Amino acid sequence: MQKAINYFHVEGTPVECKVFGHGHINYTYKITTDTGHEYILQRINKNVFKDPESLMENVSAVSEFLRKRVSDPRSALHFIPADGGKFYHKDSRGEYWRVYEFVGGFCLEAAETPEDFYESAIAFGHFQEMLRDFPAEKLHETIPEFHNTVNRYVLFEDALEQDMCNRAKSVEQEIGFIMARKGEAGLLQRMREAGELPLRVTHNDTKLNNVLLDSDTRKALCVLDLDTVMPGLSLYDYGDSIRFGASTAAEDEPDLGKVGIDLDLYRTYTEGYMRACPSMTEAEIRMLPWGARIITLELGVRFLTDYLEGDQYFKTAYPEHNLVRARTQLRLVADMEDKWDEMEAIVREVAQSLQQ
Ligand code: ADP
Ligand code: GN1
Ligand code: MG
Repeated sequence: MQKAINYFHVEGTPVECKVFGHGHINYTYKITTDTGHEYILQRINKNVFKDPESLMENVSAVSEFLRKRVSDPRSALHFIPADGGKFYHKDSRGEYWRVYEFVGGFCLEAAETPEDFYESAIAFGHFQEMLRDFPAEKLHETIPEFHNTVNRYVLFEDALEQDMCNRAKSVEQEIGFIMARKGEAGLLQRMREAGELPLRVTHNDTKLNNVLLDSDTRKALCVLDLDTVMPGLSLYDYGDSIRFGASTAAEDEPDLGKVGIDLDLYRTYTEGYMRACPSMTEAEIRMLPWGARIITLELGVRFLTDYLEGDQYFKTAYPEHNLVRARTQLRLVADMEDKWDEMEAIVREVAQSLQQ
């Protein structure tokens, strides 16, 4: 049992503590008490989130805001206070812990049916729509320049120059692929700076496993993992879901022959997201395929950067894990390029069908 749970005002006495979920960043446990109550206990990753207290201010402000807007109380995270009234506990080693209610739902690593994926689109689209009027100035930037793709290239080129693990030589092909796309990587950012795309309050980590589905109805229940809610582009939220959920293979599939974009799932997600987020502008809608393509490229760059730097950021299960992940992302980008006309046509068709 993790001792930290004792500092939170939970119902009953904790009797079970299990490592839980497949997040790449935090340390997540599921706690059960003798009254049958279930909670999530998390240790915040301080290597990634340098200022956990500001992070918890963001997460509690956003959850509070959402709680007033959802019809089902299970649809907004419910954090449990610790001794002292704060929503975190700092232990003697300086580690930060938090606890929230585990509601009767489940998360998927891959959609079992297109309906599951559609539901995740509804969850994230609705999340975006609800945060339309969230006061962005209240938010701390929990990871500065998180989805600044141009800056991700700067960090990548730094890692390449330093080549601290002597790995660059073995990934020349991947480096070539990334560098050939440096110009287009900044496309959405340039549009944002030119005022052509709105800056919104976005989730910034919209993987399928960051959505909870209802165990009984399999409908979208709650958006999880609010650590990266910050001002950003809705296109990246949409794109990150496509990258993870509309791929024909897992994010770390070693057999690249299996990796590609499933256009049926692409259409499914696009329909759900556009339906749930009607405030999207014409420019946002037109650029949706670019959101998918650029965020996938960005993550390929991030995984490869971490590989070059000796795997310091993402949790890995084996030595080449980040390289495998980088390769799947780059393969997915290549497949999107091949299917580009179809992706653009799908977005146009969905937009038209929703206008009717
Ligand atoms: P990380 O930043 O490490 O991804 P998350 O907050 O996303 O941390 O939690 C990790 C995983 O734990 C999620 O992807 C999800 O599968 C699972 N999880 C977290 N909270 C819940 C919950 N309330 N109910 C069910 N599963 C959860
Ligand atoms: C991380 O925390 P998790 O596992 O939901 C990462 C995302 C990546 C994702 C790739 C804070 O997400 O940006 O897209 O891994 N989160 C952070 O799987 O860096
Ligand atoms: Mg997560």
